[in-house]
Amino acid sequence: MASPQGFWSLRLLFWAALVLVFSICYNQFLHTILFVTFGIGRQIQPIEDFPWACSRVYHPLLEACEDMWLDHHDRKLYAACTTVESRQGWVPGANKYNVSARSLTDHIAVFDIDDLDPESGLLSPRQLKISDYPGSLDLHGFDVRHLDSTTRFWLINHKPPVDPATGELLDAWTFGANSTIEVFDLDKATETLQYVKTIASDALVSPNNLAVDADGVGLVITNDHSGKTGTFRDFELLYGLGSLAYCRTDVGECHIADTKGRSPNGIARSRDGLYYVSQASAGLLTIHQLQNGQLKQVDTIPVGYGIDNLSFDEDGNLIAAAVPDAIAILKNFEHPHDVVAPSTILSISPKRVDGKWEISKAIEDSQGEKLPFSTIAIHDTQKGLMFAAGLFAPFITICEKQDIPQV
Ligand SMILES: *[C@@H]1O[C@H](CO)[C@@H](O)[C@H](O)[C@H]1NC(C)=O
Ligand SMILES: *[C@@H]1O[C@H](CO)[C@@H](O)[C@H](O)[C@H]1NC(C)=O
Ligand SMILES: CC(=O)N[C@H]1CO[C@H](CO)[C@@H](O)[C@@H]1O
Repeated sequence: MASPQGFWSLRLLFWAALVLVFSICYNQFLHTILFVTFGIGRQIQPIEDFPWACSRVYHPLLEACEDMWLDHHDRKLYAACTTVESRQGWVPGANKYNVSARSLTDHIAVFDIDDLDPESGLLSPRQLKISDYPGSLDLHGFDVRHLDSTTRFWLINHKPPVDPATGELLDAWTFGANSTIEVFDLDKATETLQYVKTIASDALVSPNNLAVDADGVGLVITNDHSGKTGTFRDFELLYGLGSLAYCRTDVGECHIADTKGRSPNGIARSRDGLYYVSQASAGLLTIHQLQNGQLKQVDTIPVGYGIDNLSFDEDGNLIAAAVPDAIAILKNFEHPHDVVAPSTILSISPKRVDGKWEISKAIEDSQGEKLPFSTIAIHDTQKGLMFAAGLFAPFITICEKQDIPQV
């Protein structure tokens, strides 16, 4: 039998070990949770500090737009939108699986960015028509590429799961979404998306966003979770799992090409062919090179913010919709019409300058006055415009760069 002293020294050892484990965890894990995911202790600035004039645009076609794409040449902005109520029920990536809450109004909206008047907030979006597509569309991320003869859209589609034998709906809380990639070609004259094909694969676990390869055939997809459903899926944002998948449009096949995800979310391909992936729960971007169908990680950019979706502007800067305060987002999700979480739009130089990444705040909105809680930001360098939209936002925001007054 252990003596009382022996007992106490054992307890001491136990506590010392616990403290040690805790401090290691604190450094590698809790620090990330407290400072990256929840944003405790970060200074969030008001929008007046930034040289942009922003206004909100409310239009029924521009609600709950998760992702956008700017056609720099034709100067048109495309957005994947639905209704706020629909997003509150059905966002498989955010563990919302209420199939019957879907509005079935998911669409791609388009407007001409030279036709708008940021002062009055007036613009006239149109809805792209859909031709020959047999199923339903539940949109999320998308990407577009000008090919020789067409402009091709790849849309992530989170369809409700269906029993292939009977055609009956399956329980989505159990089976999760049947997420696929729908390929469409745009007929610009009639603004119609002509259905081409569906890519379905087990590697599309929980697709969030995608980027098209230089050949216009390969696709890199972020899986923001490691599974479709599950009790602990909600907590994955804390420790971060997920993967990258690679698909071929021609043969319609996909495989997992990187398994070390930390909640991979936004993805963008740079001009020199590298893939920039936001690892949302780790507060960093990873840079990958495609090698023999695998996505080899070649560098990382520590950003210190949970980053959502990414886009490149024409100067080659990476524009990132960042999350300065994750707690506020939860409130925003529950009350999207009343509460707007703070939002930060970062600009990141695509190359190291003197060995360091240059990261700057383009716009920040501590009070949620003008910006939505942004899941995507797009920068038009020609006219100095910034567009921001959010998965749960009933509006989009257009900002115009102001000349900095000469003193
Ligand atoms: C699902 O959505 C429908 C329609 O909005 C609603 O009536 C129902 O209560 C929701 N179910 C759950 C379990 O939240
Ligand atoms: C998922 O979608 C694919 C492509 O439309 C279809 O073939 C398959 O049966 C669907 N599976 C489920 C479980 O819904
Ligand atoms: C397209 C894309 O990356 N969408 C993500 C943007 O951010 C929201 C909020 O974190 C995610 O849920 C989306 O999946």
